[in-house]
Amino acid sequence: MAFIRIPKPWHLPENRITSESAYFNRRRFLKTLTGASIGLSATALTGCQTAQGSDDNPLVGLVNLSATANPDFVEGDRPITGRELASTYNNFYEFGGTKNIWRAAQNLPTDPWTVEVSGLIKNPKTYDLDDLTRTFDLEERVHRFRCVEAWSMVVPWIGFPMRKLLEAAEPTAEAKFVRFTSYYDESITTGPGGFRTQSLPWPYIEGLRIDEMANDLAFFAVGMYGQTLPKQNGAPIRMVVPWKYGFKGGKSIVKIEFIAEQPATYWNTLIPNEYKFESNVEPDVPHPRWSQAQEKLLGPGPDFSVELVPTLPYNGYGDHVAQLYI
Ligand SMILES: Nc1nc2c(c(=O)[nH]1)N[C@H]1C(S)=C(S)[C@@H](COP(=O)(O)O)O[C@H]1N2
Ligand SMILES: [Mo]
Repeated sequence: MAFIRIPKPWHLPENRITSESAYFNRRRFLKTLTGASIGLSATALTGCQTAQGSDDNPLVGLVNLSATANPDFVEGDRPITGRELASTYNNFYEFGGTKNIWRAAQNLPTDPWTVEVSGLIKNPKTYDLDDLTRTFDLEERVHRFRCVEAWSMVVPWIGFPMRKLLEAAEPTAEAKFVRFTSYYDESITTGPGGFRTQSLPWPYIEGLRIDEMANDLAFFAVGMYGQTLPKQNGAPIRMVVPWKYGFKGGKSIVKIEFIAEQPATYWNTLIPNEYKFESNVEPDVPHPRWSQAQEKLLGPGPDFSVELVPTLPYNGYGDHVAQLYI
């Protein structure tokens, strides 16, 4: 593997060509160019080593989870991304418009937490987090994770297949789609800042077809790297949809609704020509503002290192999901 070390973290984040947040982030971007503001500070990167208290520890408050490793999804030819990097280089626009939101995300109240499962199903139910982890056996899976911005990671998630929850819900014949709603409270999730925040289509909504949700790859994560999810990664429960771009993986899910029509989603509402509902990883289909043929695989260490690798159709999961799209 030819990882290239990046001496300064700001060489990578908020890349002006490949930024989802460019839409509401132009002012910050100008500052980045002059070096006055960086997407991810050096402190965030070394937060673990320099922890002096909870404010300086991106892994604060996590507990160990036990889970069985799923032998079908273990580390492959791409090394697992450094944990510090995966928990300090984030997209979570409810808490800010840069990658450096992990401190702000600590304001997310995750206990108690409930997830409402409702809509066109026989068994509506509101789960609390204990219900979820007691009802559904936890497994560990290593998955490639590809952001539409063209960076990628490899993450060991802990959670359970969405299919298990779908089977428990028993959708009726009319149910064709599923809408996933993220936590939103405008006093806490204050958004990327600036006048546009209020006008953004909160809460963050994502959606899947019901047959996509039933695919073995669609996953609810309650943990990563052997412990519960850090808030910045979408605690206490988030979607992981490995064959789609990262934005399809809504964080901090509070509601799961089975519905008849395709739901409006956050990014598709905001910028319809750039972010389609389906959004499978497709190397041959460029984003209107950049190519998707290659990606910047973020390196295994705690610091930024990048290797340019080819982007794979369905993010390499064609054997599992290609039949959904013929
Ligand atoms: N609620 C919510 N979920 C979200 C986002 C967000 O801004 N809000 N960002 C998405 C995007 S664009 C990506 S790439 C991933 C990032 O996940 P990570 O920070 O754990 O790497 O979360 C996705 N889920
Ligand atoms: Mo993303």
